[in-house]
Amino acid sequence: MKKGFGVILLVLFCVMCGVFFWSCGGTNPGSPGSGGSSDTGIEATVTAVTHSQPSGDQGDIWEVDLFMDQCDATTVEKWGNDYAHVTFHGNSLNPNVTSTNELFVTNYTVTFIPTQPGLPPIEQLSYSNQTGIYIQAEQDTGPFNFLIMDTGRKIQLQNDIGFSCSFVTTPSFLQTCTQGGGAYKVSTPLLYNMILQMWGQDNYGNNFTVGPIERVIDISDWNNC
Ligand SMILES: [Ca+2]
Repeated sequence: MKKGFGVILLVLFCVMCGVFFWSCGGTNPGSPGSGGSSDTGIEATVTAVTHSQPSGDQGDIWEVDLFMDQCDATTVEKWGNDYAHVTFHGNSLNPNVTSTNELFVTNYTVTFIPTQPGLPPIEQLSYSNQTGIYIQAEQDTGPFNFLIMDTGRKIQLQNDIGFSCSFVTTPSFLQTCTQGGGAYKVSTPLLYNMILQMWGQDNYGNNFTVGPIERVIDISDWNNC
């Protein structure tokens, strides 16, 4: 009888601990959602996002080119890293007082969630100690560049879905691919939910988060010739 009562007490204790820690979540750096504004006095928001690649800015269209192609006898497709261009706005929590504080985005991660079973995993990008990315009260800043997909991850994806590609660097960079093998029996388009989470500190060392920005990206052999 006594032992049963002790078990009930233990269960109650565990439930209360769970509720306590659950209610504490959500404002740590790196956690989803904007946070920290009560400390910094500035609520950071994202006002615009566009996608760019070597062939140019696509606006809010997220077509990621997996393969470099030969356009004609003398030209090759522009191909390489993809970026998000992000514009921020700071809302002052006390609009009657001019805030001289600034928020500095120093860290960010890009995570890829497959939208269907069987897609290869894409390694998360994680960067820290970024400089020059700032958010101020009552104004827009940016756009600032965030690397969201590099050529190394594209080449890994090519291999994962069964393309063996060789590279020539003279007279210019060109890849030639043959198909066969690969650990994942899937074909393009490869659709992933991309999550860009950003965080940093203000002038006084207070932590804040902004985002996440979420977009579905379509990784295929796009024609950018
Ligand atoms: Ca292409």
